[in-house]
Amino acid sequence: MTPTESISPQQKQHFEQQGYLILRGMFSADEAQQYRDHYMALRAQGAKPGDLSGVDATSRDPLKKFPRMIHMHRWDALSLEWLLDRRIAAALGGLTGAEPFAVQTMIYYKPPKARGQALHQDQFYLRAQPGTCVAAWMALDACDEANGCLRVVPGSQDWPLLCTVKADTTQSFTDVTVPIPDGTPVVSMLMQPGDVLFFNGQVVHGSGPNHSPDRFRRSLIGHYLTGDARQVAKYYHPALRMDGSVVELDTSEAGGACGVWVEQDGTPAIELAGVEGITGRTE
Ligand SMILES: O=C(O)CCC(=O)C(=O)O
Repeated sequence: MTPTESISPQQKQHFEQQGYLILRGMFSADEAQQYRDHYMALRAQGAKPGDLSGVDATSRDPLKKFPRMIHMHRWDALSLEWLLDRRIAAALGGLTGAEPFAVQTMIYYKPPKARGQALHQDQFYLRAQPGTCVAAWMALDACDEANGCLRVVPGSQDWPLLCTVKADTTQSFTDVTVPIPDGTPVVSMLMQPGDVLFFNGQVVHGSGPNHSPDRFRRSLIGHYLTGDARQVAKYYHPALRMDGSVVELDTSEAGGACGVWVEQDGTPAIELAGVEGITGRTE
């Protein structure tokens, strides 16, 4: 199947007009289960390369027991396989018109009672130039408002990069957010395991806390650059073609890791430690 055959004209139009598209059942329920088991087993092993805050099984903050993992594809074969999966490659090619470059994996565990991530734009951090970045956000659990599903601002792909302001760190584990005009619709992405949400790097998105008493909201996330990109922030090097080979890109001066971990009282904490090659942070 060629990239253009995997995406219908209506789907492409939705992505271009709204800035996002959910492809339902892109991965099977069994595959989602396999990823859940895999990443729970990895987290249970303790600290991993790219962990920014370490694992603290005794903490009262659920996110310290289950911190997100970043750039797992650099040391974990299953993560690399997922990042370069031919279904994702075909969908991104169909949506953006060219094969993308892959730069990042992340797994969010978001256990019960965990904080969410305040509204932001991924391109603020990745700084893909020219073009933009695109996310593939795969639900590993059923995601709804109770367990802190992802929320997006439709149409915001046409907005500029917004200046950030301080976020409410009782609700968000990152300390910056982007202010949006009063009354702007923010739409909840209700998803089932194996559904994949694609969204443009300019799209304002985030998530609220997980209010559920007992449900995780795990998601596997890939970040890509549109195929015309020639630069990306240093943190995201090396960029990969979808066949796994390295593509040499220049370094964008601005950008950095996606958010800074903060304590619930807003005190900047440990997530800066261990960040490889973080330069030109704009936070
Ligand atoms: O999954 C979430 O709650 C936030 C993820 C996110 O913002 C991202 O992938 O850029």
